[in-house]
Amino acid sequence: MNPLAIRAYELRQDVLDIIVSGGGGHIGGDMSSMEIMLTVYSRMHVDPTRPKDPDRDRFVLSKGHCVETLYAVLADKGFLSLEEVKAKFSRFGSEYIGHPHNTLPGIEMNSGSLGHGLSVSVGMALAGKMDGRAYRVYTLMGDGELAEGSVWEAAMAAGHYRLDRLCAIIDRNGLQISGPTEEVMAHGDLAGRFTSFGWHVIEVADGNNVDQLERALDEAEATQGRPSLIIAHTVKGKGSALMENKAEWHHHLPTPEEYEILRADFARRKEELLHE
Ligand SMILES: Cc1ncc(C[n+]2csc(CCOP(=O)(O)OP(=O)(O)O)c2C)c(N)n1
Ligand SMILES: [Mg+2]
Repeated sequence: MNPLAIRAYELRQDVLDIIVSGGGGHIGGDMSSMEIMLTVYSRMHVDPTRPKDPDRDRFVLSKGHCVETLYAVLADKGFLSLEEVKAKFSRFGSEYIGHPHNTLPGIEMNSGSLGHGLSVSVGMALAGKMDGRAYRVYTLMGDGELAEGSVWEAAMAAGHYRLDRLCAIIDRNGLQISGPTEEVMAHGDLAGRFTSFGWHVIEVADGNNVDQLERALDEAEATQGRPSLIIAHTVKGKGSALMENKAEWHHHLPTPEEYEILRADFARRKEELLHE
C-alpha cells in the first residue's frame, strides 16, 4: 500500500479539525484535492528551512478556497505548525485566513479570487526558463474556476512559450459552488481545448488514487517542449458518503453529530487501506 494513500486519510482528519476550529471552510473541495496536493508535495523539491530558495519548486493553489488542505499538507511537510493553524485559522487579524496568504512560509501566492493562479504560474515558469533555473511549477485549479476567461489567456501563453516545467492540474470533481459544472458553465471538450493551445494532456481516471496521480506526474515531468495538464477526475467531499458529490458541502461547518460520522468514516477508510 502506498503510504500516501493512508496519510491522505490522516490529513483529512486534520482538515476537519482546522475547519471546526475556525468555524467553517470549503470542505468539499478540500477533500477532492487531498490526494492531489499530497502527491504533488511528495515529489516537490522544497525545504521548509529555506522557503524562499530561488531553485525551489513552486505550488500555486489557484482554487484558493481549499486552503485548509494546503495548511494540512504544509504542516505535514514542516512549513507550518498544525497546532498554530488550528489556533489561528479564520480568527480576526490572523494570517491564517480562509484563503492562501503569502506571508506564511511555503505559500507562493495570495489566491482566492479564482482565475489568477495559472497566469502567475506562467510568469513563474517563464522567469525560471529565462534565468536558466530547473525548478518546476505546479498549479491546482478547480473545474468551476475554468469559467474565468483569464485561465484561457494563460493557457495560450503557456503553450506559446513552451513552458515544459509548468504542470497544471484540474480538480475535475464536476461540481462548483452552486451545482454541476456542466449546468453552470459547460466545458465541452476540455482536453481538446488545452491540446489546441499546445499542452500535453493527461487524464487521471481516479484523481483520489495516489498511484494514478504519481504515474501522471511522472509523465508530465518527462514531457519536453510543452506544458502539461493533468485532468484528475475526483469526488467532491471524498472520504465520507455524508458529503460525497453533494454541492451543499462546498462550504460547511459540520455539526457535532456530522463531525463524529466524518471522523469515523476517515478512520474506517484508513483501516481498510492498511489491510489492502
Ligand atoms: C473570481 C471569483 N468568483 C467567484 C468566487 C466564489 N467562489 C468560491 S469557490 C467557487 C466555486 C469554485 O468551484 P471549483 O473551481 O469547481 O472548486 P471546487 O469544486 O474544487 O471546490 C466560487 C464561484 C471566487 N472565489 N472568485
Ligand atoms: Mg469543482
